[in-house]
Amino acid sequence: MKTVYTCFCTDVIHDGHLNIIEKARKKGKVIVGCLSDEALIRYNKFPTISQNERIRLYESLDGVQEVIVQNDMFYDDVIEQLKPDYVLHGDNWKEGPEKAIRNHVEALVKAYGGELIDVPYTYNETVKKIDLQLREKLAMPEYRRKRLRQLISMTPIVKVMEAHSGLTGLIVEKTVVEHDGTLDQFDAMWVSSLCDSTAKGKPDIELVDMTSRFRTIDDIMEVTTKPIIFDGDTGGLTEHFVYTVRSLERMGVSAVIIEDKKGLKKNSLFGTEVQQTQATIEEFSAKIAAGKHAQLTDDFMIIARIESLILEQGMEDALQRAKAFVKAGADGIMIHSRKKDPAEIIEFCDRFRKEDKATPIVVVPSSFNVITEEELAEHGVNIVIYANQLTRSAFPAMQQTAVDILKYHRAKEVDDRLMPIKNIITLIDEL
Ligand code: SPV
Ligand code: MG
Repeated sequence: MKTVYTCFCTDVIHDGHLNIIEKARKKGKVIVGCLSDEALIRYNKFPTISQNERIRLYESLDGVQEVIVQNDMFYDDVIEQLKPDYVLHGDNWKEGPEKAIRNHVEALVKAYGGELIDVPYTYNETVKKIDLQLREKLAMPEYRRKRLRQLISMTPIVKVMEAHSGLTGLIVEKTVVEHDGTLDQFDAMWVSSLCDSTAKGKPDIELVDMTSRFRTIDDIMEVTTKPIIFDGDTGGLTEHFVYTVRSLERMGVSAVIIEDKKGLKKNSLFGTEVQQTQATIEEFSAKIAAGKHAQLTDDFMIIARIESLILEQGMEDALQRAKAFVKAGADGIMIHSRKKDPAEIIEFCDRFRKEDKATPIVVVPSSFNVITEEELAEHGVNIVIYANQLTRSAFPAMQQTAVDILKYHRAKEVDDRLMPIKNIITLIDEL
């Protein structure tokens, strides 16, 4: 009997999947692959049910004889193991970043005389509705909020990109790239105080008030599903911070990061060039403890950001604070540096990890940008935040366009580097 393989990465079975199974069972024994969580989050939508639940769901389908876990999004592991006579997949993977996977699988099966069959994709009203319902489910506060903790346990390093508007949120939500034989995408969004303030033409000194910052979060949440880490600056007065925690939690934000400064906060990348005051260990520990006390769900995270390296207070001070803040209840530690060389960040992570194997470490490699995600993960980092790169890429492009239109008294000269009108009017999906 011939063997037929198809890989599923869905939480809900619809007509399209049933059609593939129907076609497959006519050709032989049907084996369904369940794409592992780790591969799924880089490739497709975040799962709303666990890997085991997906396996059970696929096993319950009529005509499916066996379900196996597929760990490699490019199929190498299962093809090597099964050498199926046929591999079936919806023909929607002939376009977009998934095309690379399709071409790779085609070459793999051809090599031993197997056959890849592209089944015409079923896209009816029911399928469309199921897709939308799944998206909506992921956008709901109770799903979105817990997703950061889930990601930390699912992937070696959680990749976070800055967003400060609906549009930048959409870029983080939808950008998927195929590169070096793998697909990749961002896991979460960082609502940076620097970029949120800059987008409003204001300095990053806690001037943009919380109501306005929440408005930004809401704009992003309206059009995305990925989890949000909020830059809470100093957290403000402890008496105010407890309300902020409640509001963020209720909105479905996953984490707030607060920094151990007090008084007039300036951006960390100024370092000691401006007057900035660090809170004492006792003061900041009390703020963290009050925030944890106010929190109602187990999902939300309060992450303590240590400014000792920024303010040149030394490694020992940074490590002592990290220990104290974890003791006060912090769910994670962010260590910041404005040096180009990542050495001090690496030293902190290695020494912190020696004593504390579990507490998540967060870094923001704006200055020490030579270090890769893989290297950071090797030193125990769990979350990497690209804190301002979208803003910094958009601003020079917009400024140059403004300069050139003024120079040439028309827009023709800049047109080549602009997005075509057709693309901008179709950029945003309509319901
Ligand atoms: C931000 O993005 O606002 C941050 C990170 O707080 S940094 O600008 O590096 O201080
Ligand atoms: Mg900030």
